[in-house]
Amino acid sequence: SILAVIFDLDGVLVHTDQYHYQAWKRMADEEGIVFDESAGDRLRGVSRMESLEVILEKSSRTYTSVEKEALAEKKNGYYRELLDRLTPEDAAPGSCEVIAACKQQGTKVAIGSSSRNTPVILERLGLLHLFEAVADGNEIVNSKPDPEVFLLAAKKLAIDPECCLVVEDAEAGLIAAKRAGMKSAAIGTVINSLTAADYRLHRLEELTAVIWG
Ligand code: B16
Ligand code: MG
Repeated sequence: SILAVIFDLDGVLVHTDQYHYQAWKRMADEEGIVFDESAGDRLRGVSRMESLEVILEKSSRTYTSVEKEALAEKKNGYYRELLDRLTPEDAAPGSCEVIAACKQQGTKVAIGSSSRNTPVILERLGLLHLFEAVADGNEIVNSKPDPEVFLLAAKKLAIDPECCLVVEDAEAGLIAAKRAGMKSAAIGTVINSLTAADYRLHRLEELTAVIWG
């Protein structure tokens, strides 16, 4: 049975996936690197430096690690400018209701995100206090598709991985959930992915039916 739900953050509880895209696009344009929507989907759930590597695949020149750090830093600055605009209104539709329903049923809720900006985002959305555990990019060595962030969330909750359900918008995240031995629910464009998710959600509100039938 499902005792805990581990929510991915970007692309699930808040549409900061668009902000990531815009910030990378701004950086890529400045560098004269081609960057389009299809590359955008490959950035979901993977770390900042790994995202940069995906973008640099389209570059004609090579970058030193010092230059790469600077580009990632620049992108993060652009991204933080966009995050400054976040308010509680920006929580994805249904997210507050779904979290409240879980809590009412005694199902624990946690965050499992690759983002180092997780604390800032949860604070701005006014959601931080709702989670029993937050595991994010600041605390892990390997990001999704490695299961580390989800296993850390389960450990913080003191719940066995097989009793956790992960909600994800990324291919990398679904793979990570599987490797962690957890159940998964896919939402967003990833519902059409070939990776087996246990459930596919068109809207976050459908989650309660998945958990309590
Ligand atoms: P940051 P998630 C991920 O968050 C994003 O999906 C991914 O696009 C981003 O590169 C990664 O966080 C790192 O974010 O630059 O803020 O540390 O989907 O795992 O919540
Ligand atoms: Mg995500």
